[in-house]
Amino acid sequence: MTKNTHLQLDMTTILADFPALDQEVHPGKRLVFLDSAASSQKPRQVIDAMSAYLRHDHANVHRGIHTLSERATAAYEGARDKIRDFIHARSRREIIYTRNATEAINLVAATWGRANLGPGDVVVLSEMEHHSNLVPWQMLAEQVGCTLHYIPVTDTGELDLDTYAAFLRDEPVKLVSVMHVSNVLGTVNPVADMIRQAHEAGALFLIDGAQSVPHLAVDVQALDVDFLAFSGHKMAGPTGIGVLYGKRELLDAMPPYMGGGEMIKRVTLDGSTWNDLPHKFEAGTPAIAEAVGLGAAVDYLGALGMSNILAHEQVVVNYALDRLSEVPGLTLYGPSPDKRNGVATFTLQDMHAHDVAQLLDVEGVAVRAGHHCAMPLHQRLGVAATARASFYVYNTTADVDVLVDAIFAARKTFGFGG
Ligand code: C6P
Repeated sequence: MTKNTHLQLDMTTILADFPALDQEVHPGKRLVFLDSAASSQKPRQVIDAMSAYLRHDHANVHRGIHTLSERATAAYEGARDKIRDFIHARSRREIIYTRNATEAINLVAATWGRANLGPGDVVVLSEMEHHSNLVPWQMLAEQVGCTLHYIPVTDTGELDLDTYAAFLRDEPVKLVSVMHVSNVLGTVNPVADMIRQAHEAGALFLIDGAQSVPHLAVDVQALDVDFLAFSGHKMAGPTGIGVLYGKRELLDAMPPYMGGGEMIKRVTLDGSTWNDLPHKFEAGTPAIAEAVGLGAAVDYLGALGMSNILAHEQVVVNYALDRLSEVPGLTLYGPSPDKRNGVATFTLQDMHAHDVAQLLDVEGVAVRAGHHCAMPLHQRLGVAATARASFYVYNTTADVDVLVDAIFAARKTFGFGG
């Protein structure tokens, strides 16, 4: 048994939980999946929970007064309770199901943003953001005339916090919306301090938690964050389900996002009134099986323990950073190991990142290549594209060894020597 004693995780059991990992992608080439920042694999506990729901309990929720509808509603709402506990929200009403982190951020921009921002108001973002936390605000700025300011990224791959403080001091900032963990640099941003500073300046704070909630304990009450967005599919859950957490008083005051069934209290031909939270923001038939799957994912991660998951990943990522720095001609991006988690992003001499990824795939190693939906950050780094190995609870240092061997093989193919 591969017991990682200092890490408290039984890797044999964990690896057996993820059926997709047990395959060869080419003859003799075992899959080494290093693309979990794009989307993680799913444990059988999640697959089984969704399958059981679909086989036995499916009906529409909140509508029928029959047994299956009651079961489906209990499963759907039960998952919401699990998610509330997972991020330590005060109330289940603060957990809004969305399709993904992208939709959660768009919801805030379109509803809170349109209701509260206008010319002269400032939204602070950062240069390292994913497009999902840039484009919705750019669209909003065009509509309402607010101004966007971007916290620069330093040469060490961190946020320039002096500029952040200056924005809060000198500008009428209404909202700060920043990622917790960078999907490219792995930087763990000091959101607790940043939130405190924003609140002192009278601004609200949204965390893009797409790359943090899957990997480390995020406690919305301890952080006192106003909004948190994340996706189920990056945290062992299915695609098609994500979450917007919002403080209840903020969500209560916000207008709805989409109109339709479920989100109304009363409809007449003259107008409508809105349902209570969380339903006000969940128009139409929701992703029920997917919510059940996310509930099972939260159970799975919770049973392993988020602090154990983080500790395990830090060992694997640090080992990856060490080993990758041995490769001649390889440039690593991002801050020092104590300030990062989750990913190792690199370029290899003048090889295009897509060629690197393709050659790694030949060896069974799955990495992502491109701009990772962070084009402004790549402009800041001065590269068009990077290759990224990203890690999750099921990766081991042995996976890193396969990655490094595959990179040496790729160098050879390109004539750079062994
Ligand atoms: N990043 C990556 O490979 P969605 O697509 O809504 O589930 O997640 C969007 C998103 C938002 N913020 C951050 C920090 C993210 O990393 C992502 C998704 C993936 O890096 C897919 S582009």
